[in-house]
Amino acid sequence: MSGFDLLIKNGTVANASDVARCDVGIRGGRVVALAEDLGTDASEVIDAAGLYVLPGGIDSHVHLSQPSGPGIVMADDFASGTRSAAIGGNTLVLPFCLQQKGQSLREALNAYHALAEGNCHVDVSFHLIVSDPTESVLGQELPALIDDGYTSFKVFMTYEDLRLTDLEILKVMEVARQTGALVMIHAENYDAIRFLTERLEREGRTAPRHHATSRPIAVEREATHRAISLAQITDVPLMVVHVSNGEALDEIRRGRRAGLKILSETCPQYLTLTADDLDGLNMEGAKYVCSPPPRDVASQKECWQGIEDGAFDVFSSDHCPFRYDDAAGKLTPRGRTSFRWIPNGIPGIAARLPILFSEGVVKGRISLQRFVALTSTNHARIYGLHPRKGTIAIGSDADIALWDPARRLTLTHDLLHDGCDYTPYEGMQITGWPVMTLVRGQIVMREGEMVGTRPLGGYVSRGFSEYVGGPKGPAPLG
Ligand code: DUC
Ligand code: ZN
Ligand code: ZN
Repeated sequence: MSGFDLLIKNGTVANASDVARCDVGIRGGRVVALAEDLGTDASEVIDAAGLYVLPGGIDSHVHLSQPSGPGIVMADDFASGTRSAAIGGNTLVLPFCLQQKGQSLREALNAYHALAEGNCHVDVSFHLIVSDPTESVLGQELPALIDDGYTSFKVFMTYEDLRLTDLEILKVMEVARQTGALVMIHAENYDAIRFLTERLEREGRTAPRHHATSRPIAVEREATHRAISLAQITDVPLMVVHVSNGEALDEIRRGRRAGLKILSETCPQYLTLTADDLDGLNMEGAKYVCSPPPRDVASQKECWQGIEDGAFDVFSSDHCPFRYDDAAGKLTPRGRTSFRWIPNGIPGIAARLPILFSEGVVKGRISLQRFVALTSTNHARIYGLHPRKGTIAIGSDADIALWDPARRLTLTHDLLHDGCDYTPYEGMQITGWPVMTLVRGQIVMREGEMVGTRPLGGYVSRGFSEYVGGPKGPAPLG
């Protein structure tokens, strides 16, 4: 009998803490040995000379098969979304399970599990979206689900059917404090967006570009400030997702200086796109409609600064795919009447890691370790998956991506294998590419092609976030 199921030899192993030239021995889906030379006694040996051996990417912000309103269909289900994730060097994704108004969380989860079951090419775990915080949701359902391993949930400060009032957000945060869950927030001011949208429509300024005009930086900055204040009042940690600019980031920095546990996320679109991308002939700009919208070059620089100096904890894709040339996607007939009806969101699940590697590591903005922290380890720690996930260590799942740091290519949609019909990053010059993805020791992607006959990914229940530290009881008054 051979010693290992699989040996990865001669590679450069990088964790968030350190980089070493060493072999990785895998047995039973887990890492069981790390040493300079582990010999060759294995059922299969992979020669990783010249390659980086990294913890598989964890994308903690993706949307798959999410109900998106009448007549609109998301471009990726669990099969295509997780396939694309594997192509891009990811081994686990965290999509959102959306509670629709009037629906119980449990009902939403059962339906979501049924969609995922047997269809995932990488591991999955779910955040909840709480849109209807009734007494029974707050008093019974949410606490029970948090106990069951759904230890994070997102709330929205905007969107007609999703937004919570400040009072509701406070109540939800109080539940998070008592149960140990992590609250994620979409911070944009609903009333301000509505006011600006109505004015733009009155003026006939309805093209995709005006999606960005209707959501200026002040809309996000104000909501970020308010969300942090609400988290302070209830004494809970808070994750501010998809931060797009320096003013919102300054609110986060200010909160942290005041001793608050504020975590933050940014995404590829805020490093690489601007509001000018929403211009374009006819409806082309719809391809870039997402919220918050991409800003300007100065904001990109401010986001890079946050990536470099540690202000951002995680880099996620916010993969929220809608086909472009499709009446159930970006070209919905109503979208031609006003930007307000264009489905919100852009794809990025496979492009996320190559973009940060190429623009960040290769261009010398961040170290390889920081890349691993931002794309894998911090996600695992923040969302209760560490050390099982997010690191190459003895006992951890063998979730690994092999990277060719010298591979150069032009990003095109056909490389990404998602269910969309475009990528917003078409034509980007990329250096560094994932050439193999292993989920729990099984090769699922090799050289841009899926391997194996059936999807191997499974559902993963989570513990508490390292940054929350478990249930706290009611916040002390005054
Ligand atoms: N928020 C997201 O997190 N994703 C897409 C759309 C949105 O508003
Ligand atoms: Zn959001
Ligand atoms: Zn999102």
